[in-house]
Amino acid sequence: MALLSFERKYRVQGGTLIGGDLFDFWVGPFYVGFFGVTSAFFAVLGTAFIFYGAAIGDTWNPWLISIDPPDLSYGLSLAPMTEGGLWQIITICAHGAFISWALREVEICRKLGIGYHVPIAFSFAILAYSTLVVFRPLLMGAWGHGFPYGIMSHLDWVSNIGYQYGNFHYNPAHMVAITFFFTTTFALALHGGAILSAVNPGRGEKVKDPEHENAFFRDLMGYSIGPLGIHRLGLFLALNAGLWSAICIIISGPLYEGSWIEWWDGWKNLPIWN
Ligand code: UQ1
Repeated sequence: MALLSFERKYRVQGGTLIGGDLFDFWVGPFYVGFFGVTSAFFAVLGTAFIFYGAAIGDTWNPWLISIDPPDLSYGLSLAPMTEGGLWQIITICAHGAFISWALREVEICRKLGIGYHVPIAFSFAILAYSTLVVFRPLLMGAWGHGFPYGIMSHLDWVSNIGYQYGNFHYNPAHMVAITFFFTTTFALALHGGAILSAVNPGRGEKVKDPEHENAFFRDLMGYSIGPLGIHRLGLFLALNAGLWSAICIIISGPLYEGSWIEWWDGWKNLPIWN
């Protein structure tokens, strides 16, 4: 179907989750919807608070600007604006914007009659962020356990928290997460390469079909997962990368406070050895 007639067929009213046809329109190429309005609202507000925080801070060096969470002594209460309150408001705005964006994706899926795979995938990324700044701080009893919003400051936080638990690379869930990240890039490199090799041949060459892709992997390693299967595998690998990232940080503190290096010594204490 030509693009223009496709758009005439699918760029129609309906499928909204909220607001009926109130915001059910497009601005140029962009679908708006109720959640487009709330996305923009929270993004603009949150960004304005970040600039305000930078303005009352002591540097305009973009690497060093940092919006810090409240001191641990504030526990789970609201902190004054200059003492972490800004961080709390910005965290609320970030959630408002991210969740709105996911729901806007859902509305677009409903209009098109396609599955919710993309918003579900995006929700895993939101989950990983929420785990760091909401769920883990809640379980540990203080917003001060969230990470600071700054380029260098968040790197310092990652380093400090990592070594607070011995060495984070010894965290088994962290190992699983890294393995999924690496496997995701490996699969995408294979897949991107496979598709380009078949569908984007040199000038004058014929475009090849999925059977060429299957045959390549069967010749190479006796097995092809198939053109649909590779996308299921890709989604599975990528979602697991985000999921295990969330798991590896949520267990550090709320479930286990010691060193991840020593955690492996539990192996020696298994009752099977005596
Ligand atoms: C594959 O088997 C396949 O099916 C034809 C693809 O689709 C084009 C791919 O992109 C890749 C990478 C594979 C190979 C992957 C596995 C897990 C055997």
